[in-house]
Amino acid sequence: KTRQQSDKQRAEQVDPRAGASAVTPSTGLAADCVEALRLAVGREPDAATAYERYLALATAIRGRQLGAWLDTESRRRQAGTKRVHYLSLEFLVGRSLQNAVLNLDLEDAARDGVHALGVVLEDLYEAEHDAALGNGGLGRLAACFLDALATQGYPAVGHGIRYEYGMFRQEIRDGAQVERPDNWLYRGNPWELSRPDERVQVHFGGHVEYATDAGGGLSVRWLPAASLWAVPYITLVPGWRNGVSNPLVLWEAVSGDDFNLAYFNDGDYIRAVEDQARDETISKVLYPGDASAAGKALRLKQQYFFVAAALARILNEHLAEGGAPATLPERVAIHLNDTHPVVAVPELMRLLLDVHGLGWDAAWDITTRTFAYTNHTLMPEALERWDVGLFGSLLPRHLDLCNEINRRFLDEVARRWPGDAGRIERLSIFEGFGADQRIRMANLAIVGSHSVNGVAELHSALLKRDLFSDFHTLWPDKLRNVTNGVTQRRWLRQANPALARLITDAIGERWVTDLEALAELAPLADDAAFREAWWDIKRLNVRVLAHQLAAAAGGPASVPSGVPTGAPAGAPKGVALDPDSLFDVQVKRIHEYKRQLMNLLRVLAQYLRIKDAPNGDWTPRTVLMAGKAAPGYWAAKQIIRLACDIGRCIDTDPQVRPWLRLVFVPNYGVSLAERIFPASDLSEQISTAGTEASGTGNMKFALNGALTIGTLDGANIEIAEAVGRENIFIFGLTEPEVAALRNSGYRPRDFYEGNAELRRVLDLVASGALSPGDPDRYAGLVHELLAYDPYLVLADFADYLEAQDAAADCFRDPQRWTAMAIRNVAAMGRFSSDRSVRDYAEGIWGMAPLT
Ligand code: T68
Repeated sequence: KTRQQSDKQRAEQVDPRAGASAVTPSTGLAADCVEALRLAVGREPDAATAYERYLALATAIRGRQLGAWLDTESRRRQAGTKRVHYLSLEFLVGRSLQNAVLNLDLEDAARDGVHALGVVLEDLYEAEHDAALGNGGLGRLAACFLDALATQGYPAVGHGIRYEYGMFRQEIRDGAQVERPDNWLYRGNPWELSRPDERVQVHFGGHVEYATDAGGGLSVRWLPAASLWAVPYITLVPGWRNGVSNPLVLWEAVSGDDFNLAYFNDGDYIRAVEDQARDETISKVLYPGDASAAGKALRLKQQYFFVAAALARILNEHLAEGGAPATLPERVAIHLNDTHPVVAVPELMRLLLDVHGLGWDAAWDITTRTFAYTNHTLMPEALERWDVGLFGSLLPRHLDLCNEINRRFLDEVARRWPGDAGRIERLSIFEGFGADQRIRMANLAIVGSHSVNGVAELHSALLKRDLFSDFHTLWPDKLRNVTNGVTQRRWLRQANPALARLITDAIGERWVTDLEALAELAPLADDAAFREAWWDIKRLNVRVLAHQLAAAAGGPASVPSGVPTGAPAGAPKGVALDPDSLFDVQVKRIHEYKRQLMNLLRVLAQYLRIKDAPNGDWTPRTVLMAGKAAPGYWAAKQIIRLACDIGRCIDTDPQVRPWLRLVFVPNYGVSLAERIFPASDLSEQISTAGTEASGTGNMKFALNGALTIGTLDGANIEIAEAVGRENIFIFGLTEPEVAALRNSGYRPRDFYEGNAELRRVLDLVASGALSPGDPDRYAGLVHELLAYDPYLVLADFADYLEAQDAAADCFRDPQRWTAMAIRNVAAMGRFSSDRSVRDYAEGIWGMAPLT
C-alpha cells in the first residue's frame, strides 16, 4: 500500500508533455517504466508510441518476475521439493500484460506508471499481440494449468516450442475462411528471456552401431546424420499474489554452426546456408490441425526436437543439483500432454542407457516412474500412429528402443495370456506389417507411464471401456480421471471485472484462489436486488461486446493489429446488434462432432417460423458463432460458409432481423474469448454424446453466468450434476443411446421424413436459395447428412429445438433466468484448474507445494 501510494504521489509530479525535462518519479514501478522507456526501448516519454509504452511497462514488470523466479528457485532447491515438467506441443497463453499486472497486484502502480508515460493502462493491454501457440482446448488447458500451478506454489516448468508463427489469423472473405500468417514476434516479445548459453544439441537421422566392448557388454553408438541447436526462451508465469514465478521454456531451432563443413570446403557456401535455413523450419510454425494426426516428417521433427531439448535440460539440472539418475523419479515428474511428446519415453531410455550406462531394468523403472500421460480425445483419426519407415529414418536408435520396449512388454502379456494372439495384436506398440507398419504412440505412452488419465468422468470411463480396454484389464490401477478446469483468475477476475467485483463485494475475494467459495453465492439467487445488479452487469457486458463487434464491422477496412475483435461476417455496416436480445453463443474449433451444423439448422428453423408468423411474439436472439477450421478440413470450412450465408440472408430480411441474427465473428482466440464469455447468455455445448472429451469453454461460460444448453457429453455431465438439472437445458441422446442407435443401424432419412420442420430446413439448404450465385454449394453437405450423418444431427434435432424453446421462454423472465445464472456460478467451484492440478499433484505426480 505505502509503495503504491508513493508511486501515485510521484507520478502526480510528472507532466508527460514536458518530456525529458519533466520531474520523473524516482522509485517504484512508475520510475521503472520511465527508465525502461528511455534505457531499454530508447525513447523519450513524449515521443513513444503506444507499443513502445507497452514494451516499457512489460519490461519493468518482467524485472519483478525475474526476482520472484530466483526466489522460487532457491526455495525449491533448499527444500528439495519435487518439480513437475509439463511437456506440451501447445501453450495457448494469449496476452500476458494484464495477467501479470493482476497476479502481481500491480494495478494501481501500473496505472500510475503509465500515467507517467502519458497513456491509459487499457490501451497498453490492447497493444499486446496474443501468444497463440496452440489450437484450442488442449493448448489453453496447458496455459490454465501453468497459472494454477504457480498460484498454488507448485514448482513446475512448461516445455514447448517457440513457434515463430502461431495459430493462423482467420479472415472471412466473401463468406469463407482465409488463413493469414500470425507473425506474432515481429515487434519483439518483452516477456521472454533468451538463454543462448543454455542451448542444447539435438540430433537426427544416421544409423546405430552396435559393438561388444572390452568387458563383453554391448556398446551402442548413434551416429546421427544431422544436428541442430535448441535455444531456450524463458517466459515467467506468475502465481496470484504469492511471490511465486515458474518458467515456461519454449525452444527455438537454430542450425548448427559447425555443420556441413563439406559444402563450405567445396566452395558451395550458398548450399550450406540453405541447409541451415531448413533446420530452422522446425520451430517455424504451429500445425493448425486440432484433431487429425498430421503424419508429416516436420511434425515428428518438432516433437523430437523439443522433447530432446527438454529432457537434456531436466536431466542436467537434476544432476547439477546433486541428483543421480536413479533418484530422478523422487525429484522430477514429467507429464505428457497427449501423445505429441511421447517420444520422450524412448529418449529418456536412450539417455539412461547410452549416455549414463544404466542397465535396462533400472532405466525402465526410472522411466515409467517418471512419466504420466493425459489423453484428450477418443476420435480415432486424432490418434498418432507414426510410419515406422519415417520414424526409423529420423530416429533410428529410438526405433530400436521401441522394438525392445515392445518385445519385453509383449512377453509379459504372453505370460499372462498364453496364446492370446488377438490380445497381443491389440496391445502391441506396433501395428501392421512391412511398409505399412506403424507405431501407436498412445500404446507407447501407456506402457511407458505409471499413470494414464482422461479429462472428464465420461471420457475416462470410455477410455477404460473402449479405446484402452485391454490396457485397463492388464493394469486396472493405471487409468484414472482428472476432470479439466479453468483458471478463474483470467476467465472471471480479469475477463469480467464488473461481475468479479459484484461477487467479491458479496462474499469476499477468497474465490480468486479457492473457487469453492463461490458456493456462498447460492442464497443470493433469491435476493432481488442482487439479481438486478447481476442482470445489469450482463447487459452492460453484452452492450460493450455488441458495440465492439459493430465498430469492427463498420470501422476501417483493416482493423489495427492487436485489436482482437474482427469484423463480424454476418453484420453489414450499420446493422447494430440488439443488446437486450438473448446472446446465444457457440465458440470453439469448427468440427463435425461439435455440431455447429445442428446449431445452424435450428437458426434456419427459427427463421422459417418467424417468416410464417412475422407478427408473432418471438424472443429476440443474437446467435454468435466463432471458431477456426483446420485449413484442409473441407467440411468444417463449408460450415463457416453456411454460417455466413445464413447470417447474410437474415440480415437482409427486415421481417426477421428484429427477432433473429446470426453473426460469425472472425478470428476466435484467447483475447476475443475474454470478451465473449462475459457477454453471453446461453452457452452452446451440443456435441454428440461420447465425442467431446471434456470441453473447457463450457466451464468458462458457466463461470461468467451463461446458462448451458447441452448434451450429456464430456464435462457437461459434471456441470449438470453440479448446478442441478433445473438450472441447465439438457437435451439429446445419451452416450449409451447414441451407441445403441448406431448399432441398430442409424437411418438419418427416417428423421428427415418424420419431421416436417427438419424437412423444410434441409430442403431450404439444398435448394440453393442461401447461396444464389452458387446454388449447388450445399448439395453435398445435405446429401451426407441424409445418407450418413455420423454425428446424429438429425436424430437430436427435434429435442434440441425443444430445449431452445425452453431457453427462450425462460429468458423472458429475467428474474428466473438470473437466479439460474447465479446458481450456476455458485456451483462452479470444482471446475477450477486449481482443483485439477491439485488432483494431478497429489494423485499422480506425488508432489507438495513449496512451504
Ligand atoms: C481438446 N483437444 C478436447 N486437441 O477436444 C476437449 N489435437 O474436449 C478438451 O476439453 C481439451 O482438449 C482439453 O482436454 C484438443 O484441443 C487439440 O487441440 C489437438 C492439437 C493437435 C493435435 C491433436
